[in-house]
Amino acid sequence: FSLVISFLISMMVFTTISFADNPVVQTIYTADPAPLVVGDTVYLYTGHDEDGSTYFTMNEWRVYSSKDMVNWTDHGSPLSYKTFSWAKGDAWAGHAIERNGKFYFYSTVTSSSLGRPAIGVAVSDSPTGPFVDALGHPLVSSAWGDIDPAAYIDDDGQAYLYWGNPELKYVKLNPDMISYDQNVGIVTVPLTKEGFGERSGNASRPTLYEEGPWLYKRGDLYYMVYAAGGIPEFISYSTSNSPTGPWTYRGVIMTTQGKSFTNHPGVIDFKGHSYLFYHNGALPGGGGFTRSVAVEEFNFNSDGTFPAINMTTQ
Ligand code: FUB
Repeated sequence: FSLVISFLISMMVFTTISFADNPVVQTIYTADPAPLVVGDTVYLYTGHDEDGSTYFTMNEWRVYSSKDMVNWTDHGSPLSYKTFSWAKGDAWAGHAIERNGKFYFYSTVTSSSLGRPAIGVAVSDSPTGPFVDALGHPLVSSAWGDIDPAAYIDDDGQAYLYWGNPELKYVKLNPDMISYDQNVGIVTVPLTKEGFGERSGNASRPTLYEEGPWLYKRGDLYYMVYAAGGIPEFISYSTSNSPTGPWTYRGVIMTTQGKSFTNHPGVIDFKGHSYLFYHNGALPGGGGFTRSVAVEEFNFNSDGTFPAINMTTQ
C-alpha cells in the first residue's frame, strides 16, 4: 500500500507534460523567467501569478526542466516567500545559479520589518530544491528599488549580483555566494544616455533602463539585457567589455507586445542554440497580473548584435 502511495505522490510531483508551444507553462500563470543550464538540462525558474486582480499576487516560485526545450517537467515549488522567516510576502523575480555543486536562489521578497522589498538568498543541493534561507536575514536591503536580482559568475570566478528599479546596482559576491565584498560595497551603475538610451518625458527616469537586468556573456562581450520603459515595457540591451561597465546602449530586442505591461528577460545558450525567455499575457485570461513565460530561439547577427525578436505561439 505504501509503495502505491509513494508512486502516486511521485507522479503528482514529477509529471512530464509536452509543451511544444508558447507559453511554456499552460497550467498556471507564470512570470519573471530565470533559466539555468545545468549539464544537459535547462531549469526554468518562474514566479507564480496567483489571482490576477489589481496587483501582483505572488507567494511562491516554480521550477520546470527540459532536456530538449519541447518537453518540460513540472517540479512544483522549490521555495516560497515563507522560506524567508523575515519576509511577509511578494515572491517577485528570482534567479538561480550553481557554484561548487550548490544552487543559490536570489529573490525579491517584502521584508516584514522594513515593509519594502529586500533581496534574500536561499541554498539547495538540488536545482529543484527544496531551498532554505542561507542567512536568516536579507542579503541586500538598501532601498525600495531592491528588486529583480540576477547573478552571474565570470570566467575568472568572480560572481556578481545585479538588480534594481529605477537604479541598476551590483555587488561583487564573495566565493561563498551568500555575502559580498564590503570594500566595494553596493555600486550604482551610472545610467547615462550613451549607456542605456534616452527616455523622454520622465525626468526621474531619463534613460530606458527600467528593471529586470540579466547579464549574459558571448565571447569577450558582456550583454546587459533588461526590461526597458516606460510602461508598457519592452526589452533592450547594452554591451560592455567588462561586467562592471561602462555600458553602450545597443537597441531594442523585443518591442512592446503581448498584453502584459511588464516584461522580463532571461538569455541562455543551450545545446548550441540561443534562447530568449520572457513573459506576456498570452494564456486565456492573461494580462498584467496573469502572465505567462514564453521562449524564442534566435541567432545572433554576424556582428554580435541581437536580432529583433518577436513573441510567437510556438
Ligand atoms: O513580477 C513582479 C515584477 O514585475 C518583477 O519584479 C518585475 O520584473 C516585473 O516583471
